[in-house]
Amino acid sequence: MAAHDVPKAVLYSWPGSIWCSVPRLALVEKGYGDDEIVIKSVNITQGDQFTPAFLRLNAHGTVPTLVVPLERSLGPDEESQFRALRDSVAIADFIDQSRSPLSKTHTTSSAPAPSLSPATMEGANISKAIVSLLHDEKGADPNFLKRSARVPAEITEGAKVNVPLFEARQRVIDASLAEQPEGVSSKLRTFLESKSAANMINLDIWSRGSASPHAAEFMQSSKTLWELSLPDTLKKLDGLIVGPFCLGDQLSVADLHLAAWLARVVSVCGGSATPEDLAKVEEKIGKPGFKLGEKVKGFWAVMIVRPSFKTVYPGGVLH
Ligand SMILES: N[C@@H](CCC(=O)N[C@@H](CS)C(=O)NCC(=O)O)C(=O)O
Repeated sequence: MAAHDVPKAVLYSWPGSIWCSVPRLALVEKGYGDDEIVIKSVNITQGDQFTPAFLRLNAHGTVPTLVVPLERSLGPDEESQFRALRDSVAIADFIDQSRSPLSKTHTTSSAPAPSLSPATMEGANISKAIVSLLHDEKGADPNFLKRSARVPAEITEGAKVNVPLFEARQRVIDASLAEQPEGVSSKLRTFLESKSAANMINLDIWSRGSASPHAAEFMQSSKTLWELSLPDTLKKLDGLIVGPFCLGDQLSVADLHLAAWLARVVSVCGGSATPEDLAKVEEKIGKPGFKLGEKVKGFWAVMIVRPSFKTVYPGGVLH
C-alpha cells in the first residue's frame, strides 16, 4: 500500500482548549510531520462537541479526541476500523509510543523522536502524581479557572464572553435533543439532558449575576478554587518537580500536561509567555505570604523557550 493510501489518525481539537495543547505539544516534540496526522477543528465555544456526530466519536463530548486507524484496517479488502482515544493523557501516551526513531508506519518526517516516557519506576511515580494532580476535577480545574468569578463584578466582566458562549452551546444541545426519537430513552439523551441542565445554570449565572439563585454557591466555589486549590496545587507541584523538567533533565509527557496547565494559569492571571509574568499569578492569588516555588519558576523558564511551546502558543499568547 502506498504511503498516501494509509489512513491517517485524526486529532479533533480546538486552539483555545487547554487539554488539546498537550497532544499538540507532543506532536511537535516527537517530530511528527504536518502530513502525518489530520487535525480537525471542534469549536467547543459554539457547542460542536454536542452534535450527535461528534458524540458518536466521544460520548463525553470533550476534546482532544484522537481517532486512529487500527492496524488490521490497513488491508485494502477490509472495512475501515478505527479506535477513538478520548482524553489527553491516553492521547499523549499514544503519540509518544507510536513514533520511535525506528518507526516506519505513517512516518514521513525524519525529525528525531525522543521517548517522552519515564525511564525509571521513580520517574513513573512522579509523572503519575503530577498528571493526576493537574487533572483532578476536585483540584485546580483549569477550565473552571477560566470561567470562575469570586465577586459580582467578575461575573459582570465575564458576561460579555460567557453569555454568548453558553447561549450558543444551549442551541446545539437543544437541536441535538430535538433529533432524538421521541419518548425513547438512551445514553445520548441522558447525556444531553444533563449537559442542558448544567449549561442552563451557567447561563443563568452569567446573564443575571447576583440575582441568579446559583450565584452565591458559584462565587463560593470560585473563591475556594483561587484561595485554596490553586495555591495548594502550585505548592504540591513545587515539591514534585525534580527540575528543571518534571523528571529532571529530560522532557517527558508530564511536562506537556504541566506546560498546558501552567500556561492556562498564567493566562487567566493576565500574563503571557515570559518568566516575569509568573509574578502576575502571585498577584492575582493575592494570598499574604504566597510565593511560587523555585522549581515551578525554573520549569516555566525552560518550557516557554521550546519550539513546541512557541508553535502551540504563537507570539507567547497563552490560553
Ligand atoms: N480529561 C479530559 C478532559 C477534556 C476536557 O475537559 N476538554 C475540554 C476542553 S479543554 C472540553 O472538551 N470541554 C467541552 C465542554 O466545555 O463542553 C482530557 O484530559 O482530555
